Amino acid sequence: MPRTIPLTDIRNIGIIAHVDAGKTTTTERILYYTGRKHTIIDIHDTKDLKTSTTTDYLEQEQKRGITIQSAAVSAFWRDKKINLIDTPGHVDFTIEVNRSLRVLDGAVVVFDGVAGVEPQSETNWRLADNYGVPRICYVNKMDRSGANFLRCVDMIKKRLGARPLPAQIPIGSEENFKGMVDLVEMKALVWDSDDKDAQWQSLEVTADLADKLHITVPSDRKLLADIGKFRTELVDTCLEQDDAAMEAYLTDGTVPSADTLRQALRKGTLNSAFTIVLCGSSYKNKGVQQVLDAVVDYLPAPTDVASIKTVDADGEPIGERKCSDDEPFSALAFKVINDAYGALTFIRVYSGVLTKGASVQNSTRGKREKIGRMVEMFAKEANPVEEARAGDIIALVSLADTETGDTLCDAAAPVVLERMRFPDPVISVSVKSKVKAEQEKFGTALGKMVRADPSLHLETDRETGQTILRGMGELHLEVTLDRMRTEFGVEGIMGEPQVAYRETFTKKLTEQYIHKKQTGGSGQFAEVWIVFEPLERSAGFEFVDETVGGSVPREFVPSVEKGLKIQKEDGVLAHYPTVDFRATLIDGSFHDVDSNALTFEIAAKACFREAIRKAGPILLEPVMKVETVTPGDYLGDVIGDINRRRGAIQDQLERGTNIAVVANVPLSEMFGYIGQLRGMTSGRASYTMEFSHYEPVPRQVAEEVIAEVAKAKAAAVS
Ligand SMILES: Nc1nc2c(ncn2[C@@H]2O[C@H](COP(=O)(O)OP(=O)(O)OP(=O)(O)O)[C@@H](O)[C@H]2O)c(=O)[nH]1
Ligand SMILES: [Mg+2]
Repeated sequence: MPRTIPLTDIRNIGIIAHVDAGKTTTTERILYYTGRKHTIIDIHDTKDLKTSTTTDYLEQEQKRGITIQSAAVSAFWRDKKINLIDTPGHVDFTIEVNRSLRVLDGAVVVFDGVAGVEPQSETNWRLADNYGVPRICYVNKMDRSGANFLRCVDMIKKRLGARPLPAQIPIGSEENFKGMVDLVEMKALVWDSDDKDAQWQSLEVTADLADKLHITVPSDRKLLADIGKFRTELVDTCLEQDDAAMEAYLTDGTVPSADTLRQALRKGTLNSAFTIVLCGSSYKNKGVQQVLDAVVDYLPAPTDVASIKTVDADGEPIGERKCSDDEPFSALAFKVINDAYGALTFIRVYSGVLTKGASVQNSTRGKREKIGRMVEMFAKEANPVEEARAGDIIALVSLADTETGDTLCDAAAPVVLERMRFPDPVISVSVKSKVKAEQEKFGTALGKMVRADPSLHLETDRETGQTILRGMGELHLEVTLDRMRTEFGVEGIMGEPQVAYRETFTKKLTEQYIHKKQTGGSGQFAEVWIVFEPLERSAGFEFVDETVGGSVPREFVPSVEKGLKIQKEDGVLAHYPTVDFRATLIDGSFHDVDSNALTFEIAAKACFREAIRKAGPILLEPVMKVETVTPGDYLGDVIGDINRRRGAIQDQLERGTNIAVVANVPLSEMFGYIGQLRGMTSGRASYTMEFSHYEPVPRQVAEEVIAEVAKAKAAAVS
């Protein structure tokens, strides 16, 4: 089957933003205006579970009015196929943004016109930077009281360190928001109603525009009076991208045509020289078609993106694959979900063609996968397809061994594509089945949830035997359990949330350990000399082998590493994992008969236990970046409360008429914060938080934590 849509006519894009900026609302409009659906559902109408937007179809999403998992849809606009992923804004589900950005070519970043750049806009912006994803900005909610386009543009510059370039200027604001001036065409686009089917008029930009449209607010009038200035900025910035146009302009003052400007805007967007900014109100149905035009005009086709990097076993780049049907097949699995159709593995095809029935290599795991059914997903609806080509995003049904982040490829030309990076969970709870007899069913369901979400970790407490679920936040864990109820019919009980503490070394030392045992005939023997030293925060664990002359035989070195890896998970202070240190095996000895892999593993474990006791172990705790947005009246109370929570205030920012207090606060002090904050401010303040870094726990607090853990363990065991 030949290709039906040229690669240059495809746009794989994501919609990213802070919570509530209007991503899902915008997505609904996009589906409506592209003719993919005939009604628009609004977020606030879904709470009774009778209806849902296309992309927020989970019960938990409908009830809470937030997006939890990213959903893919596709639509056609001006003959281009747009594959679009609506992502969640809540920090607990950041993994969804992370993996979407990894496989998307471009993004629309949505801002709330009142709040401007919010914490998750910042986090998602950095993620897009990391993955090198070109983007356009859309300042939504221009109809809301307090909306301010220029303030938002300014925040994009200051808080994101970006170079925003307005390509539109709003006409009016708040309840008087009427449309926008398109600075490329120099036309005023004006809607005369909020109706979803209202058409816009295209008017000339004349000096009396503000009067004609009854724009009375001085700041709104000023924007229109400054149109010439904004247009000059746009033209000048475009000229930087186009030498020929620049020359024509300098020689005889030729002003570039709208087409030339669009080409330059596309070029600049693709190389991230600047980020164009649009405005609108998705809810009031203004500006969405213009966002679609911008997606087509400015965001990359798969062919515009530099080829995908291939890596070796250590993740170091070794080559690249071009995005083309003619290259051997390669794809990245970026999401696994369980639903009515069974396990669905979402892949982004980077090169070549995949046909139904093919046998491909999972090069990450060295396993073969047989390709059965292939489907194109439209939110929760699956449409069968026979093949997938470079640039496509599809889902495979019931793969055996493929997990998130794995590469699938042609076995004759194996490659491993750059892996994804996943955030580390910082909070944990014990979980168990509500019905004792269903423990096994519960365990299976839990296993499936964890497999689908790499930001969840599951472990068993070795002493208490409890099942511990680790995740990104309280909401994340709650939603996970609730989804197990609706998706697998099992109910769980959750313990109190616990902080994921860590332990670490503070001193460098060399430790020797001899494992020696004589039991009847055969004996056990292994000797290791290991240097332990602290590393900088979040360096993890490193193992180095510096033995010479076979003092520890080659084949036993991995056993030493294995022993350390197992033992470091059970720290000496309060059984938390030990992190941020290097262990260098420098010497050892063995016995021809009595030494084996196991004796070296045992020796390494014991060596670690001895060493860490002498190495001034300390407890580390996750510190969160907390941003509390409050009306000025309560500022003193909010700051006082943060101080009591061992918080360190970092910044105070203007946020519309409110003030945002930015602080670093230990996670352990943040439980129950929302209740306290609401009480203190009559429900008028809100907050968001995300993991920032690990820091040593002050001695007195550490002693309490250690005592708590000991007590809890004793209670659980007895
Ligand atoms: N006034 C106004 N409200 C809007 C606009 N766009 C969205 N909203 C409202 O803002 C709220 C959040 O909208 P969503 O579309 O769910 O936001 P989201 O970005 O998808 O949120 P998450 O997925 O939870 O991060 C809803 O109540 C919308 O009706 C807009 O243009 N103007
Ligand atoms: Mg949403």
